[in-house]
Amino acid sequence: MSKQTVFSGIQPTGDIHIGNYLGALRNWVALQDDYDTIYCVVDMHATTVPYDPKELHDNRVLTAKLLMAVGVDPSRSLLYFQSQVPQHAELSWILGSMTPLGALNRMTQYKEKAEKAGQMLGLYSYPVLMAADIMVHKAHAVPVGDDQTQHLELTRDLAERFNNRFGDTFPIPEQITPKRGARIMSLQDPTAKMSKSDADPRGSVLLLDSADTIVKKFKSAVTDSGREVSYDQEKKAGISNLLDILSIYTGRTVDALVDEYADAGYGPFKQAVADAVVDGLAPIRTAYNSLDDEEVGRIMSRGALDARTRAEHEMADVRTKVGLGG
Ligand code: ATP
Ligand code: LTN
Repeated sequence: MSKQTVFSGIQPTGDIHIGNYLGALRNWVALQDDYDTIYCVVDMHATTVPYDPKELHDNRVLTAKLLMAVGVDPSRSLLYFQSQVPQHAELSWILGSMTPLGALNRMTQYKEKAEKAGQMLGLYSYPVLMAADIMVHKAHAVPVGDDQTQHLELTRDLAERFNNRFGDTFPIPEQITPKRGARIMSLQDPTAKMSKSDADPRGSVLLLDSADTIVKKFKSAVTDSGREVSYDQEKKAGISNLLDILSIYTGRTVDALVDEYADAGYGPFKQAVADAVVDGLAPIRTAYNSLDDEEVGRIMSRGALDARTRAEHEMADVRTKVGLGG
């Protein structure tokens, strides 16, 4: 039986942080063993908020390199820049005619981002382009963090609408989120998710942060005024976030960690979290430093060529079905 297809995307909006890694990218890597995996640097999505063209251009290569450094392997996964495969935008247009405004009005990410970026059509229709990304490859599953749940629901709804109207075409894609780490919180505000676009750099631990910086960031992490290390996402959101991070990086259960650190004091506990993260990130930094920008560029161009061939095959079918065939 042929393998099922996995698709996911990440915006080249800046340095990748451990939230991106723990919520999504480590699944991208793990799924390469059993699925036909397609991963995309979604550069057109990054133009939906104010940006600097030179910065975007540089961030695309940075993001591609970081993806390879964490273990996305171009010999096993298709990896490319979204803008180099115009079929994404083409399908987005077709899906736009099937998207009720009510569905877009409910999107919390739009509401949050529009407050800063202004109410722009591109930002508003962002989830439709995301649905097109997934559907243009007829993907079955999408590894993402839990902030993408609403967008995935819209994608499933659009796939169903299309199938009902034009005949069975698209799989209804499943969301894949990790049991722990689906929503890593900011170190400075444990009620908000860690985010690339956070104005306070101390809120996020970046994959390429030095050991020193990582220790400083964890030491200054906002916790609560108590003394006991215990897991309670409401009353002890900061400590619970750190326990989640430590649990993933050490492979130990939260219960075992609480047993060990309950009375250790926040200082030594934070140091233990920082040490585990420093160890976990070291191989990523080494892999990143061994990558050559030009070689990465060539890999991305080859990826786009293959992705265009695949997407064009699917779009030929879609065009015929919707009455736009040749
Ligand atoms: P931005 O702030 O520019 O929106 P972001 O940090 O939210 O960026 P994205 O490029 O939008 O990052 O997301 C890439 C992947 O990382 C997505 O699958 C998203 O769900 C996941 N992700 C983002 N933030 C977190 C987080 N704090 N915890 C877990 N997963 C996350
Ligand atoms: N909206 C996502 C990025 C994204 C994506 C996708 C994820 C764009 N297209 C397709 C999965 C599949 C985000 O903001 N994290």
